[in-house]
Amino acid sequence: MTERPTRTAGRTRGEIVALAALVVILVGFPAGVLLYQFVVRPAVADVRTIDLLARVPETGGITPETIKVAAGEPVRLRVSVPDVTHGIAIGPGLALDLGHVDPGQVKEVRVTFERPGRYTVYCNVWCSPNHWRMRSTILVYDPARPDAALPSDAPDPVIESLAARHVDLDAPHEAPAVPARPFASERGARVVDRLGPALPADLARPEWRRRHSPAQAWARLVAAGLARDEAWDAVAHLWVGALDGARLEAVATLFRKNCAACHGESGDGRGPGAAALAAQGIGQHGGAAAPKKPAAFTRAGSMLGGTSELYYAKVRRGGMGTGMPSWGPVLTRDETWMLVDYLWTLQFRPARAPRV
Ligand code: HEC
Ligand SMILES: [Cu+2]
Repeated sequence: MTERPTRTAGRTRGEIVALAALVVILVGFPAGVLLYQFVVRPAVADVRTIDLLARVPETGGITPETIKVAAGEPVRLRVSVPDVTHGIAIGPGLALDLGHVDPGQVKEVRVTFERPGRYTVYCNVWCSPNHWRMRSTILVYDPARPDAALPSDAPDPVIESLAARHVDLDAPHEAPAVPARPFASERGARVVDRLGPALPADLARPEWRRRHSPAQAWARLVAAGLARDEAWDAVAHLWVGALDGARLEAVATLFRKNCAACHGESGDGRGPGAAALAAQGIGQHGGAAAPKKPAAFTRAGSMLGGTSELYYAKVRRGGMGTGMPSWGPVLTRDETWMLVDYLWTLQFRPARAPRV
């Protein structure tokens, strides 16, 4: 009779010890890690703070112009804005957008650049006629090989291939034929279905379509016996019918923030920046016969004569003194292709009938 309670008490003590150990492991350890991560480490290892001043380009743009950071080094970027509202973002591929920064405001973000490369701090709010010149470069080097070439500086194979084929990115590319009525890509889907294996094999290949213009595809279909209108509908379907709606949704925001200022929300080339460029005479020098206004992606003549790879290259490289910024330092290659897809939707699924 006296043994039993003792045994019970012994087991209880043992259980308490085990439980306590379990609590230490399950709660204490993570709590310790969190305490270190968020309280001890920030207080002890004060991260390097990099101060950026963002002003309209007329008074200096974003300074300093170049910043060097080691990959893996946590830094605090502190942006202050003295003049007008700017939108500060960092790319490519970082999804770092600080949003609007108003005059007098200071915004900061802690970031660790994991991979070496060339990154760009840029403004995505139309703040002045030279707005898009607001850029500053962050060079992220590999601390183990500080002098190694940056992977992001490797040449773009698409642009190289265009150069090798002597394609002039700046040459006019009017389509020899344009549709006589608005596109109907749903009808185009039925035309393509009906054709089945009679659809010229090239047209079914995405790589072919990237290198050829809708006008070239249309000529193939007409040569294969399709009526002119039907052929355009089929082309519309081939170019935009299979695009992923969710991806387009995401890229619409990129377009609105970075491109609409000049090219207009609908892509008609009439954004507020277009007037500013014209007022400054940008793109009208060099004796060019016609001043280069921001392209109208809703205009059938020029749009249907161009190719995806041409637009891709133009977006990444920019214009030659035309006011079309170079987006290579800001956008990933994937984002650029998505933007090009988006441009095609402005042509083939316009809010209103295409202008010829
Ligand atoms: C500051 C004004 C401005 C902004 C912002 C701008 N563009 Fe442009 N863009 C132009 C001008 C001007 C042209 C025509 C001159 C040229 O082709 O170089 C042009 C031409 C183009 C062309 C070539 C069209 C053709 O028919 O050959 C494409 C494609 C294009 N822009 C896409 C974009 C995209 C995508 C963005 C946003 C990421 C963008 N642009 C932002 C001014 C701008
Ligand atoms: Cu700006």
